[in-house]
Formats: sequence, structure tokens, C-alpha cells
Amino acid sequence: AAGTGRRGQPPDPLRERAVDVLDANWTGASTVPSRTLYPHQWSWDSAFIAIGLRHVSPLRAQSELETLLSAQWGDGRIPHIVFNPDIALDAYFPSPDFWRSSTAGRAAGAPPAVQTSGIVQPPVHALAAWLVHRADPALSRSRGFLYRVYPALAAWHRYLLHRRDLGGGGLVSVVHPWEQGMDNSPCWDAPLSRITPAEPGAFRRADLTHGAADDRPTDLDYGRYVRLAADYRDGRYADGAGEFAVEDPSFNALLAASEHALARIACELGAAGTARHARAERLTAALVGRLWDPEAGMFFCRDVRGGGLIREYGVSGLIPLILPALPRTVVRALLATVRGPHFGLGDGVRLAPSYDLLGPAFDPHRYWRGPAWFNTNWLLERGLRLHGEHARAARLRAALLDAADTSDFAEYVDPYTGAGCGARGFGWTAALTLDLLD
Ligand code: 9WN
Repeated sequence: AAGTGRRGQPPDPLRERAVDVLDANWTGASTVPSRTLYPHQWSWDSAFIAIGLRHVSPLRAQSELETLLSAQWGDGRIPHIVFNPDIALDAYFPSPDFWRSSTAGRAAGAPPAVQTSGIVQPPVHALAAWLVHRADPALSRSRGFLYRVYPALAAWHRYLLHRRDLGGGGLVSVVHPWEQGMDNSPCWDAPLSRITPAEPGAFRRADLTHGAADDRPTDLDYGRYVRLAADYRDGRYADGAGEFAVEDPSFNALLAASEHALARIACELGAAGTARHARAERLTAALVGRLWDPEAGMFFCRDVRGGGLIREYGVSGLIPLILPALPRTVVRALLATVRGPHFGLGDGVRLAPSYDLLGPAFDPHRYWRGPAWFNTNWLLERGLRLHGEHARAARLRAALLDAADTSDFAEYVDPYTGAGCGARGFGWTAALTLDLLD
């Protein structure tokens, strides 16, 4: 067990329950998002989990990231899933026999001994590594933690910036909705509509064994997810040819935030961080230049293959608030959008929904088409604090803790009622609860 009450403080029951969730989801080297729905290691889940774990066991938090990085591909990509060989193949779909990383991914440098997926997830890792280091710098230094992870994180960012700038404007494109992490967001509906779905009989959805069909993506969505992933695999995971390429505000904002973190890591290791801070600022400027719509007061996704901005209000468009170099006018307008009728934060709902409350596709229970998620709200809480909105940040923090408590650390919640949906005992919900409590 990771231990309970903090030194000198009375035990907090919510903290203890969150620690229990992380203990129950710990496999010995990393943490699963959910024992039932997601029984392997997921990339951005692990980054958020490490951010919470650092308050309980800095050593385990370091291991979480090290385990993920040990599955990094030679071209620098960090796969979105690292498969646990002890779990039955049919426990999660798509399984290793679908991705075939060690054969189809050989040219891209997939590791021979561990099975992974071939797509990526948002780059929260350098930010996580820096926060984990800060939790116990002495332990980190004694283990050479930053010294060992820095080259891997630098290669990861290099992969994204050099192989994934498919729009040519200095931003990274995702080539699959699973890469951005908000799988069935209405933001993807237009670019996905051009994709011919795989035959329904060609695959079996394991998620419906554990999740309610009304809370999950539809079969039609899955047909398209499978088609895109199979085409990428059949092209040996080479970048640039796929039919789906989207520049997403959250993915790119997390890369910029992580680049700032990498600059701090470089300084800690005795190198200069200036070039990295400058790169993070260039990314911020590219985000504003390519994805900001001043009239709407919102960041939108850009459909690189179809052309133009996708004018859907997804929570992804609020995440650039985490960036320190965001122009003041943009910050002001974005804060108004957070409070306004599309997201209603503090005025209608206590947690930001994943999608536009006014949008025709809004559904308070269906995954990323409306429910409120803990990771996105945790990022917003940081963004609010960064830009001096302390009272709003405090209210959001209280609402997050309340929802985690009453939903038993649900995967996501109904933004109006706070009722839990999806998996319970969810990894990043517990971890980010710990981070907010500390
Ligand atoms: C596909 C693990 C992951 C999260 C994603 C979330 C969901 C997977 C799925 O679960 O995606 O990667 O099978 O639905 O959308 O953000 O990382 O928790």
C-alpha cells in the first residue's frame, strides 16, 4: 500500500479512498485506468496518474513514467497503450494482435519485446515528469530520474513536431480520434464522416461488456476508428498519408505546456532552457494564429484534410488557458466563453462539460459528447489559477472534489446532476483528486 494520512495531518477519508483506488489499480510497474474497462497502461492516463501518485509515493510516480517510456518507439513516439501480457486478448479491443506493433511497427522502431498500440496520446508527460521531480527532488536526483527521462521526452516532442506537422503551420495533427483522447467528441463528426467504416462483423467491441451502450461511442464510430487504425497499421505506421488529420487545441496546448516543463528540466540538468521556452511560445503563437476565432472567443479544431476550422465548441478549445504566454485579449475572451452559455461554468453547471451545452449533438451521458471529465476540469482549474481567477478556480476545485467523492471516482459525470457514468475507481479521477487535495 502507498500509505495514508500525510505527516502531521489527520487522515482525510477522501484522500484515503483515492489512495485505495490507485493501490487497487497498480500492477507492480504502472497503473491501469480501470481494472474492468481499461486493463492495460494508457499514455496520458499514466501522466495524470503520476501527477497524483507523487503525493503518495514519488518513487511509484517515477516508475509509472519510466514504464511507459520503456515502450517508446525508435522514431520517438510514445504509444497510447502498453499492453500487459498477463491480460487475456479479448479483455480489451483493439488488442495486440490488431496493432501488431512488433512487426507492422518495426520500420518505425517499435520495441520487439513489448506489445503496444501504434497511435499516440496527448503529450502530458514532460509536465508530469517535472511535477513528479518537484515532489521529491532528492529522491529524483539520487535515482537520476530527470537525467534518464529527458532524452526520451525530447525525442517524443521531436517526433510530434517533425513528423506530425501535417498542416505545415507549426502545429501537430492527430491522425485518429483516440490520439486526442476525447474519442467521440462532436468535433470529429465532420472529418470522420468521410471515413468508410470497417465491416461491423470484422471486430468485436469488448467495451460493451463493461460499459453501458448509451454511455459509449456508437458502433458506427467504432467502425471508423477501426478503419483508420487498420489503415495506419497497414501503412506500417508511416506518417502523412492518412485520410484523417486534425489540429487540436488541447493536444497542442499540452505540447506547449510540456515544452515549458522540458525547459525547466533542461535547466535543472545544467543546460539552457531558453530555446525550449521560445519553442513553447512559438507553439502558443501558432495555436492563436491557426485555431483561435476572435469572433467566437474560442479555439476550434482545424480539419487539415477537409480544410478550415470545425466550429464545434468542444472543451478541448478551452485547454489553451493553461498557457502562460497566451495574449491577454485571448485570455479575457476565453474566460468569457468558459462562463458563457456554451459551457456555463459557475452559471448552470459546476464542472465544465466536454461539449457545448447548446450544441445539437450534446448528450449529458455519452462519453465525450457532453459529460464532465476530471482531467479536463483539472487542467481548467490550473488555467484559471494561472490567469489570476482564484475564486473561480477554488469553486471548480471544490466541485471536482465533491463529484469525485459522491461518484466513487467515476470516469465522467453528468454535468448537470454530477451523477457518475462509465467506470468507477477510475485512475486519473483518483490521482487528480489527490493532487487537488494537496
Ligand atoms: C481508447 C483510457 C482511455 C482514455 C481516453 C478515453 C478512453 C479508449 C477507449 O479511455 O479511450 O484509447 O477504449 O475508449 O477516451 O481519453 O485515455 O482511460
